[in-house]
Amino acid sequence: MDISSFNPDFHNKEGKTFVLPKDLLSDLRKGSKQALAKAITLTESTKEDDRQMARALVQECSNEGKSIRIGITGVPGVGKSTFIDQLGTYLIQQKNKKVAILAVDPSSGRSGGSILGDKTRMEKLVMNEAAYIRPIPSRKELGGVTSGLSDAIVLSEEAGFDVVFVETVGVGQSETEVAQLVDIIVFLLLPNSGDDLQGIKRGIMEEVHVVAINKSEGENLQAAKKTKMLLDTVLQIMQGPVEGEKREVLLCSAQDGNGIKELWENVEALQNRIEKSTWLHENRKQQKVNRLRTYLDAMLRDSFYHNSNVSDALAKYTAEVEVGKLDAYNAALEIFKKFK
Ligand SMILES: Nc1nc2c(ncn2[C@@H]2O[C@H](COP(=O)(O)OP(=O)(O)OP(=O)(O)O)[C@@H](O)[C@H]2O)c(=O)[nH]1
Ligand SMILES: [Mg+2]
Repeated sequence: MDISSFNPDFHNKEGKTFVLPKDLLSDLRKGSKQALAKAITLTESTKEDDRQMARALVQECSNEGKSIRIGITGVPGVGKSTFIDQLGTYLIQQKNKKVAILAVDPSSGRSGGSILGDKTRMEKLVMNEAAYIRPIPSRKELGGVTSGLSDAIVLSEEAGFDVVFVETVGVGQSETEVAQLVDIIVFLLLPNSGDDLQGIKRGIMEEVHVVAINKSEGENLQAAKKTKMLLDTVLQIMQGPVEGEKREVLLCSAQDGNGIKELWENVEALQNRIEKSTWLHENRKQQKVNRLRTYLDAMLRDSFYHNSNVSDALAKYTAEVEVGKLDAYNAALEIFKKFK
């Protein structure tokens, strides 16, 4: 089915008609950034009609998986946006790539200003025709960050972007969710991270493909080299996400642009290897299966809590648990029986 043939109307399963923005799919395929923005906005809409249209649109995308998807993570202020600005500009100018940047915005929902922050810190890319920058709100509903982000990635690929960066703050839940969507994760650290190795979670070191110390310039360089030595010994004994891959800490300065090219060569070489071995393919397959489970979990939870038998029982048994008439486990069992 080609939904563009339904223009300007689109019928959903119930036979309801709603308007598909004219030429959206064909404009998207021509690489229009306006069309891409519009399409992503549709996936984020809270209106059911918009969502169905977005689903239909995403299903029509035939370029899924054509890009290299790179996650950039690290603590706030480590220089993720500046780094993407440099690397993205390099890729556009030297490698003739089109670059999409999806910045997971943990502050959205509140009146956070980091959207503006990210845009202004990608000064070069923001002016560049071959770059597309988009903040993605991190959502609590169905599928969390991953639902919106996975659609945005697929839509960017349909618009012909061959490198997709996902910027995510390396704290809490969102980085683990992002790991479920990208191929390669670059972990940025600060030059003095070596002072507090305990502060770096073991989990994240096991999940990332490339480790780099940013701001490695001027008077920071000494500290950066020391941190590299420490972390290199950690990486030697720690298995990364790809079996058999040796990881070595890189030094870079997103501000000066030093080490950016070398880092990309590292990423490109890794990409070649994981494409040749079956890792990339298997990883993407596994990610899709995981996403299916995430959706199912969310749907199950949703239908559970919206079940009227459940809400009645929940009220009743919560009161009993509160006064100690019933223990929590048996109360949960009773409530669950009402669901079945
Ligand atoms: N000295 C130096 N400063 C840098 C470098 N990279 C980034 N900065 C500065 O560090 C600050 C934070 O940079 P951002 O790129 O916004 O960092 P971020 O990790 O994206 O921050 P959040 O999005 O808030 O998590 C800015 O003032 C940058 O100019 C670098 O390589 N060297
Ligand atoms: Mg940033």
